[in-house]
Amino acid sequence: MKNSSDKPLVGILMGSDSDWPTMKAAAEVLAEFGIASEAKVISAHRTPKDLEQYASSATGRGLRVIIAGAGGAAHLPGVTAAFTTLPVIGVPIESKSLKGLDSLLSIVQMPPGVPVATVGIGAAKNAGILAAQILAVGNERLPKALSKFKEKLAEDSRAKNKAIAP
Ligand code: RP5
Repeated sequence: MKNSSDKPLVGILMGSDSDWPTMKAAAEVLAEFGIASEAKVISAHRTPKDLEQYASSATGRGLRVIIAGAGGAAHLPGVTAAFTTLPVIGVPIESKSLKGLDSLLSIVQMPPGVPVATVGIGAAKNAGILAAQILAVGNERLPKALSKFKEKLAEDSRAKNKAIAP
């Protein structure tokens, strides 16, 4: 969803640049849907004041959804959600020591009143698609683009029958 000035509608946050190889899938799928996004490294632990500034000013700057990916003691999505009323989608990054189970549980177990919509470990593409679906509410173009995307998924799935045909 490009607006006239191409101002980003989705903010993609990550705790470190080491998260980018995972998180770039969100930016890529948003671009496929024609949705402008911005990506930033901001850490809940290393740069907490920057996070407060970013999240509390997000609505005023025109963002409509925030995707936040972090690994380990992954507080970034939850703290972001504390500072904004925008929907926040959390992406658990696969960690070396615990394979992302630590990230998943840190992100998904939010206390009542401060939700974070959590996708699977490493599932940044799904976070981007979910952001597009949120933006599609009340939008004319995006529901059609999302339907087309689902039709392609179905075609690809049916085509798999050919590969296993005896
Ligand atoms: C988290 O710590 C980041 O989200 C990242 O997944 C993890 C490791 O960070 P680096 O040591 O690579 O900077 O805050």
